[in-house]
Amino acid sequence: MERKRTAFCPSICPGIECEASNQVLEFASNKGVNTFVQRVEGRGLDRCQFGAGGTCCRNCSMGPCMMIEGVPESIGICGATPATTAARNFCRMIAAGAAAHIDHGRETVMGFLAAAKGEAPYEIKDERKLLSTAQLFEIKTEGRSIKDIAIELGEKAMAEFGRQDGGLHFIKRAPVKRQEIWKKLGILPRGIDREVTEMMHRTHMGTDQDYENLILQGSRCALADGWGASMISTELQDIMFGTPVPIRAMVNLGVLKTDEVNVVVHGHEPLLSEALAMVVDDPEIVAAAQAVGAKGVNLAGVCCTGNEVLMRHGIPIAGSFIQQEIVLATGAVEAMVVDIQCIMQSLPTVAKCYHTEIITTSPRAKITGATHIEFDHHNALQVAKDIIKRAISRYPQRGPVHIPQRKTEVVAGFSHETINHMLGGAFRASYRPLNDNIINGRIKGVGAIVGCDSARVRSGYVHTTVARELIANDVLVLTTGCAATACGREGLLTPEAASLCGPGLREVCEAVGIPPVLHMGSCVDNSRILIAATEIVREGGLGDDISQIPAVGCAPEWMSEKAIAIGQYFVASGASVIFGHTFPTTKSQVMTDYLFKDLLDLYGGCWGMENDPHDIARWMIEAIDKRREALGIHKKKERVLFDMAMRREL
Ligand code: NFS
Ligand code: SF4
Repeated sequence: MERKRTAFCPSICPGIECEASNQVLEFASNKGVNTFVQRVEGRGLDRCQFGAGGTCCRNCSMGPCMMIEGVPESIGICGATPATTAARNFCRMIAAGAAAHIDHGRETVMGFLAAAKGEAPYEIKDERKLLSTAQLFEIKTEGRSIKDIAIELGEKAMAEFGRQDGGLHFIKRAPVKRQEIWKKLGILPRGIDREVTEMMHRTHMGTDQDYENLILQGSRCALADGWGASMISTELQDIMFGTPVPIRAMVNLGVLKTDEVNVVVHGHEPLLSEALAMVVDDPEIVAAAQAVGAKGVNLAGVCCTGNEVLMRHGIPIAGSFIQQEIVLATGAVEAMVVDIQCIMQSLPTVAKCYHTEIITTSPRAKITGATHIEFDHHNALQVAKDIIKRAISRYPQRGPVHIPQRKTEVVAGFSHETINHMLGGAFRASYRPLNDNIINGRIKGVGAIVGCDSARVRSGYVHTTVARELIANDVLVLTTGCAATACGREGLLTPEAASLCGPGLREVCEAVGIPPVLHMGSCVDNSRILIAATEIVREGGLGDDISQIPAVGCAPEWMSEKAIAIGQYFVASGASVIFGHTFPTTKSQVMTDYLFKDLLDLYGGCWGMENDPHDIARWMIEAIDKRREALGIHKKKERVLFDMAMRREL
């Protein structure tokens, strides 16, 4: 199929499936601004196959040792085999990804504690969630003030990180059968930080040499992320900033304004972006903006910070990970404020071609060429105001802008509590109707599309093609992260997208008034999907463990190590997960077979990888069908292939 490409984008860089982005990329390249497109072209197609496939070890200075599986003498100088090496590399990705979420979680708890003590400008917005979470942490709530309960919850949540033994409180939320599996395998996380430390130790030269044993610790480390740090982040953020409810908002470059000061928040922790949202309409700020000839200040998001403020405030998203440089190349951004993770080092270089200031805010993440203004939740509002004032002062320097008119409406805000209410109705919030619709076959199953977009695939095309094919086959889609932004750009996050569904899912979506693709938030909010899966189990009729429910996940455009950590905690929780375009163990067949096949016996879920989005969708639908068969609720139906005609219909 011929797709339109920008002039400078030959076959090497697949580019992005977004007309608006391509316009701006062309504008940028004519101006001589380099973005990921030129960098991908510069690197070419050749990638080191040892590195890409996981069989290069550089864990000691006798190496690097590159290995070819099946060639007996092709092992490490220390004797390490390709399978062990691939396992060690894979596990280090889990540790790094988990560490990212863990540090995010820790920061959230620190902000939460400060808020509870009245030392930060946040409040306790969701008291109900505070009380239910306190219960899980065995905190006495009767006759106590909200403040006292919140402080104790903050302290107990913080203790989860440094705990050496005794297990994590949120683990008890998992289905009982799942907890028993973890216990039997010896992979119940003992404390959050401990599992990362042990993972790094075990992958150190000369420690754990058994790939199966390594992956067990990989699971334990990943579970400490999913059912530990990520869940703590989501729940405490909800308590502080409000649990999301359905909200209408806009997505894509067109959300930037020609006549306002544009401040873009990019990164992951919502603490600063919440503060920015609080002050953006402050009379003092508005007056300052008007004094330089702007109508006001327009806040927009990129990446998961964008998802956090979209979910809770309806603040628009200007772009996903792959669009971060494109957002700058509109020439319309006065300041891009970044904190941690998924921030391209190229941002200050791109910004230099415009009047834009890049502002780093976390002591853990500085970039040469950026301005550093350290954020501290104690003086959050002051920092937020200072940042916005700096942005305002740049507005008069703005040159020609190129803001494409393209923006798409989305409905976001589907926390698992919302799904409960929407599907169960106002009087009887429950997952019963969802389970019933799965059992009667109106809904075939649930498919999660999560994770990054990437410069190595036709960005956005893969996500949305998988999504379209799933909903056409009556699979309800849950989405988070940059995958959600991609689906949003293409109009899949609106109730109107129900017209693209199979008849069963369409009926359900139209009756309830929900989109067939539900935006559940940022990447730490994948913990919401764990809880949604658990609620489906608890509701009954679809088995007694996550490994039995007809649900499956994918990250078809993944790029970050966090995606590997997330995938592993889903697999270890009993959900099968498929990745697209590349997989980091493929040069060891032994290791890859272990992950793609053997894990199924251990966890009831396993990994997979396919290149083509149609193959990814097929894999997911087959996995769902297999589970339906095992449950005895399967009726055979022709798989609907998503074609061009259906595509044009949207
Ligand atoms: Ni998730 Fe979100 Fe996006 Fe990927 Fe990066 S922003 S935490 S890692 S690229 S989805
Ligand atoms: Fe080579 Fe072994 Fe050192 Fe790895 S740990 S670099 S395989 S000698």
